[in-house]
Amino acid sequence: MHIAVITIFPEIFKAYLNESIMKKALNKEIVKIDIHNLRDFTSDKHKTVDDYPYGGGPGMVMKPEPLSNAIRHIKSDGIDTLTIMLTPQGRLFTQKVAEELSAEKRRLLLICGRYEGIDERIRETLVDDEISIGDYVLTGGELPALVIIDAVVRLLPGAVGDENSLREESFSWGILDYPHYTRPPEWQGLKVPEVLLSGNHKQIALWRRKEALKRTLKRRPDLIEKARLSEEDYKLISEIKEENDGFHKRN
Ligand code: 4GN
Repeated sequence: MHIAVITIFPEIFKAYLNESIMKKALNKEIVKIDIHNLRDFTSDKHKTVDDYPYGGGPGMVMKPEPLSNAIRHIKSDGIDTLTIMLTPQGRLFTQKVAEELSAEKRRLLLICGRYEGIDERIRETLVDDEISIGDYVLTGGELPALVIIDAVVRLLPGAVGDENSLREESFSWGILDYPHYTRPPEWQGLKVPEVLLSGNHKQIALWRRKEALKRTLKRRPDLIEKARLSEEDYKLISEIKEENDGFHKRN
């Protein structure tokens, strides 16, 4: 996969991408990431990337010229490119969108805005898609771009150590993850659930599935409605509901 980024803060990307899974994926050439500094595409001596908004109001707007120069420069190699802008006005980024982007054949070009926004004419003419990582406002598109890069790269074959850890991941089923435990078997009086020490893989899988459903019902019932659930899942949900009813009656 090939990703390009336009930002006025390239160092933010270098810091994060030089650690852990991202660094390994880059070294293994699973992904290639080119970070472009928007200021390199300015033509005045102050390297100006912003200007006052027409119509007045607070803050500054990103000038069209440097952005268009940067986008055209990147695209000048002729590689088919999907240009995405990070903005609270975009479509919501979910695991499904991460999966969709990880299967993308085109190079991804992520545009990180700053200030109050970018000139609307850039969005109209050069941006293919707009993505938001959630309903909140940040000072720039850099963190959203890194969130997207991280979520997409870890889905690429070979990026994460164990291939199965991705396929079994509960979020890819649309529900929350089950609880995890490691040594010691008892810590500060708290025991690891017996079943996890039993070596009974069938029972362990069932327990985990039930705990995942339990958490999802309690914390994110909205996900249950959309999730792809099996016959067995519905049986587990009935069990959970019966256990809860019993609990309320007894207490
Ligand atoms: C994206 C960008 C939040 C998101 C951003 C998000 C920078 N904040 N929710 N801030 O994905 C106007 C132009 C604000 C750039 C943008």
